[in-house]
Amino acid sequence: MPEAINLIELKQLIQRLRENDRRAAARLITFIENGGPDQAKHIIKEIFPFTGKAYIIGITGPPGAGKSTLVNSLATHLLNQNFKVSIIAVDPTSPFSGGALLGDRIRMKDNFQAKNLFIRSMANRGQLGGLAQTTKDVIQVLDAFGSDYIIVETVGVGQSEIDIFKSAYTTIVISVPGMGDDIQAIKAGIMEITDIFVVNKADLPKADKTVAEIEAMLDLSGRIDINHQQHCVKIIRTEGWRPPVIKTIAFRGENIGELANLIQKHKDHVKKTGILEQKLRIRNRHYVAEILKYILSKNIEKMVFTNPDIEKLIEKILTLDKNFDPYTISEEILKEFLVRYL
Ligand SMILES: Nc1nc2c(ncn2[C@@H]2O[C@H](COP(=O)(O)OP(=O)(O)OP(=O)(O)O)[C@@H](O)[C@H]2O)c(=O)[nH]1
Ligand SMILES: [Mg+2]
Repeated sequence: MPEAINLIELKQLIQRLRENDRRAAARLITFIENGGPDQAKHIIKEIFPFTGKAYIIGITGPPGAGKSTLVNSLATHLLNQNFKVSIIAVDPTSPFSGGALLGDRIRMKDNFQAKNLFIRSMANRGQLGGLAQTTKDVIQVLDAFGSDYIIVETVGVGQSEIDIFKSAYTTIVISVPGMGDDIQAIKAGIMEITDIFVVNKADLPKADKTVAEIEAMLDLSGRIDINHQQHCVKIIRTEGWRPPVIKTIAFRGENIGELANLIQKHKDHVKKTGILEQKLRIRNRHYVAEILKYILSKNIEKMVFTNPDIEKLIEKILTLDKNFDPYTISEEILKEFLVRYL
């Protein structure tokens, strides 16, 4: 059973969170990771008034593309500008103490002591509310912590990662030279919502070719967008922002300043045009839908197996009467009980 949090302890932790105590932030995140939405609920309700300040950057790309190295360089750049930066490295495949996560830590070591930097690795350990939901809650904690920027690193593989990526205000996809057809393999769902493309490892041959390939793909997707205007995310993309493609050499910090400028430019753009507000609306809808799904599914189990009236209704299925098929019975339950029960 996850360790329960009591309200007094919670209030103290939040007080410490507000006073820039990183251990308090880490502890609140652990509660969320271990306790799922049932505990996150108490935390989010308390910290919510302190959120809304952080700017969220999503970074994704194939394994080994240099995401962590680039995040490290970018974070250093932002820290030098006196911003407070939090990093969430989401690794759905590794166990908690897996090699990749450890590697992240070591490469981050230079910054690790900086008091304006907070780093957290998150692995998918069967979070109760799902990885995307947990990440959203963790973002709220780091927002209330006073982060100016929250950078979320994911490996672009699964649906939950695309969902995480969608929570970001500026989304960055990293590829590397010589990927060739692999670029096509970048998930279509990710391509469509990318704001900045980075070709990292530009010290290797054929970086320009990769840039050209991405540009060509953008020309194509621009045309596709026009045909699918009803898709809200695509409409956002077509409003006056052609995603720039930039080359970087992350392990030397080369062109990272330029990348930071592009992020700033995109940030100004989404704020000025109202796109950010629109993104927030969409994000909140997803957020609420996920919470509702969790509450409903949890209560449905409870209801179906413990409520005697519902049990009686379900028993009718056994009669094989045409009025009592499982679908009709489910609709009946929905009408008669669910609203009352919740
Ligand atoms: N040649 C070259 N190597 C780089 C560059 N940036 C990073 N690397 C190297 O690429 C390797 C992978 O870097 P990471 O930052 O761990 O890549 P990652 O995308 O975070 O990897 P995972 O999290 O395991 O998917 C490391 O050995 C880095 O030193 C670059 O600009 N050029
Ligand atoms: Mg990494």
